[in-house]
Amino acid sequence: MSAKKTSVERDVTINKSEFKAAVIKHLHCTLGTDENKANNHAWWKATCSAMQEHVLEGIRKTQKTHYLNDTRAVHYFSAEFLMGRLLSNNLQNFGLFDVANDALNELGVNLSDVLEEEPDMALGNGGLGRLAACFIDSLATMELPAIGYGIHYEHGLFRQEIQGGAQIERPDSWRDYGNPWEICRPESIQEVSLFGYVETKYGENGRIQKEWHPGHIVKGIPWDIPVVGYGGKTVNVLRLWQSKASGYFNWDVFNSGGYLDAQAENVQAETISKVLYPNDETEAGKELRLIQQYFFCACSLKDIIRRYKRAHGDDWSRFIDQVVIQLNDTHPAIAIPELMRILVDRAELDWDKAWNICTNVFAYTNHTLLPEALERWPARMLEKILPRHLEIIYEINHRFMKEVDKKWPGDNAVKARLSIIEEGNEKMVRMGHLSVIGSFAVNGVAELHSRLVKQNLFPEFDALWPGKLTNVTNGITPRRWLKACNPSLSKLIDKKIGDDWPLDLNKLAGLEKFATNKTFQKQFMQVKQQNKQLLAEEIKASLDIDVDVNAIFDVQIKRLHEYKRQHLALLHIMALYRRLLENPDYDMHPRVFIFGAKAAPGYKLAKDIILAINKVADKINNDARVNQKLKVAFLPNYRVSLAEKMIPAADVSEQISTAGKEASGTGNMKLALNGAVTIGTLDGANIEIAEEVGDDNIFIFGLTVDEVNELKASGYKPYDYYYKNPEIKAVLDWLETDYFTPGKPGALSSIKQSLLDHGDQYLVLADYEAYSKAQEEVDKAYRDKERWAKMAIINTAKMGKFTSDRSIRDYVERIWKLDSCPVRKG
Ligand code: HBZ
Repeated sequence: MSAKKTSVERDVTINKSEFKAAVIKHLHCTLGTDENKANNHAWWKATCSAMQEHVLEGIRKTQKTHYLNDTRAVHYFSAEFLMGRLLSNNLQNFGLFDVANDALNELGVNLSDVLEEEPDMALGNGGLGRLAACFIDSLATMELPAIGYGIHYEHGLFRQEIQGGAQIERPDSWRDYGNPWEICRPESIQEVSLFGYVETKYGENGRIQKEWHPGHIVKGIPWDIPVVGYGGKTVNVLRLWQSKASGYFNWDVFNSGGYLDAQAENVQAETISKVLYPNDETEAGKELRLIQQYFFCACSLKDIIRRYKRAHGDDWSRFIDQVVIQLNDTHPAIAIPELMRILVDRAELDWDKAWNICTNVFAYTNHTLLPEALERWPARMLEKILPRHLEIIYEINHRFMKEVDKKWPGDNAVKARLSIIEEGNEKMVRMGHLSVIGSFAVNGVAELHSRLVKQNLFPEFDALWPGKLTNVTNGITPRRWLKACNPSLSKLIDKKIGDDWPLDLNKLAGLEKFATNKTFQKQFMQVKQQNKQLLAEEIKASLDIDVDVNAIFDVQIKRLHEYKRQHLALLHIMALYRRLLENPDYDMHPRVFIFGAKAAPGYKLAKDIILAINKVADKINNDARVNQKLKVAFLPNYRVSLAEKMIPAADVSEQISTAGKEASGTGNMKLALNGAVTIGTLDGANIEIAEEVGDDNIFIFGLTVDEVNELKASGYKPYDYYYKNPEIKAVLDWLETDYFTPGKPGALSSIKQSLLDHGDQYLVLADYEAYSKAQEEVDKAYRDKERWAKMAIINTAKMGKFTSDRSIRDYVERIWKLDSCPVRKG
């Protein structure tokens, strides 16, 4: 056996020649090609198929074990799962990465090139979707019975091209040439109803019966994506629903001669899972989006109930012992009235019994405080698409209002604030309120955020149900975000402290004692340098920009949003440019500012900021007066697989949101884990990162939440900063000229306008000076090689808290109450 011995007990042992034979078998028998003809894409598919044999065996054993043990399981409902690539991850988690590498090598094939063939599975926008992916990795690793439920989008998040500096959206086609991982499960197809009307009937003993006569029925086809735990023992699944026209429903139209109409209906039904909405942090209120949400919730609930009934028949009494459903934000909140409908209308349970089941099954995670991101659906839209659900929501609200009246008798103002229904020109259904009322636990995603959820978003709910609102700080999987993406650093860590840290990230603390050890510092920074070299090659290939690996690599990667303040970084870059032009000897260590960001297609200012970054980059990179010291690279099409290349190469991590706006952030954790030092505000999980690494190992700047509130309350005047600080004035005025956009003055002026005329909602100008000073501190610290190496090492050493295993442990112990269920051979 050439499978290396590690401290992680593994289930699959296969040696190099067996692996080779399996890959060749699949090249021949699955793909119908051979070693001489195969290109990298074929090698990729054959390698996936070789792995899939073990994966399927793992799924079978896991499901059998869970069934035999009749386990309680968590069902993670999320409209988004940002999985990225799976081959490298699955090889790592089965402990077969080195075996595969050697096997392919002997076949004259390079594993890294093969891995590059895999399209990202980008079924999510950003942090919320990636969090779901990290969580299901941890759940499988910790051998917990769990299933992810979501939507099988045909097109994931758009592919971003940059033309003339501007973002262009192109469709993402992740399964155009087939996806070797997904398993179709036609035996578990579900049907979902939409539209139509509700009939009220009077049953025996006077019981009012409601019957929904739907106008449309669509089919949900489940596709299972394997989720391989580290060690390869438990293999859970992510079940994604694809919509199809329900054949049964369309035959009538077809038979009556309406062949084309029948086809049109197919197209409509198939539209439901066609494309991921590319908006993060805004709600467009589109019908199709509500239908998407209901579609996957209804399919998933039916699936859960089918599985429950197989073991327990019609006895609902054990449902709450077996099932917990976590709602990833309010996108799946419609599952609450759907479960009520099933229990009351179908199972004929009385309301109170049904409500007791619901409120013991659901738990809800809030990911944002931004008002524009809080989901509200027009009552009229719900009435049209889901008429029975609207009735149920009114009934839930009616009973809830009585409870509110008991606590605050006669207080109509509090009722208006707490009601699920927002009255106004157009009646709206508040999905956040519905989620809090229908769940037994509600959590924010970092300490600060959870405090603000209690204090500002749902204060009366906290008073009504003390203890229901809580915190679970986010985390990231160290398997993908250190072990797999940064093999050089992982191996160095293995040598120093052993190789069991991927399962117990607190073990990284063992590195702290080497933080001042010269030899280790050198080794650590050498790894960083190698990773910077790799990224430099990527930048050269993608943008044709030469960057110096001795420069500071300053990285800001995240969705583009005003609150995340990429434009604060941009103003500072322009200021450095200006300082260098005014004084060629301006003393600064060479720096490369590296960005990755997608803007929502309809978010004009976000797109203007991308344009501005690219235009400023063009100018600086081609200006021989400054480009030895300053470079800017905007890498197009930021996605999980690109993050995996950027994060290991970062020296500085930019986490500069306006305090109180970034719920948590998770990129901050990934960068720090890989030895980047944060420059950041006291926002989201930055605060907890600062607590872990200590003030000497992070650059904190800017207004706190309280100061932000005070400044806004006292009347914030951005023009004051413009007139007071000549550098701010100069760079904002510069944006309006045609210096960066020759022949097109004003092409970038919307940014200046937003900061001055539109009130600078996110306090960019108020924080500018503090940011600029903090950047000078970064520069000074970096020049002291030993100091910097120590800071970088301590950042890696102190990230133990931010493993998603810890987040999952928090959920399991405090919310889900699950037991692990070890899967063993046989
Ligand atoms: O969720 C993010 C938060 O902004 C970030 O601070 C946090 O770390 C992360 C995980 O908790 N929120 C999102 O990523 N939100 C979305 O992507 C989103 C997607 C669709 C929507 C609304 C928001 O309709």
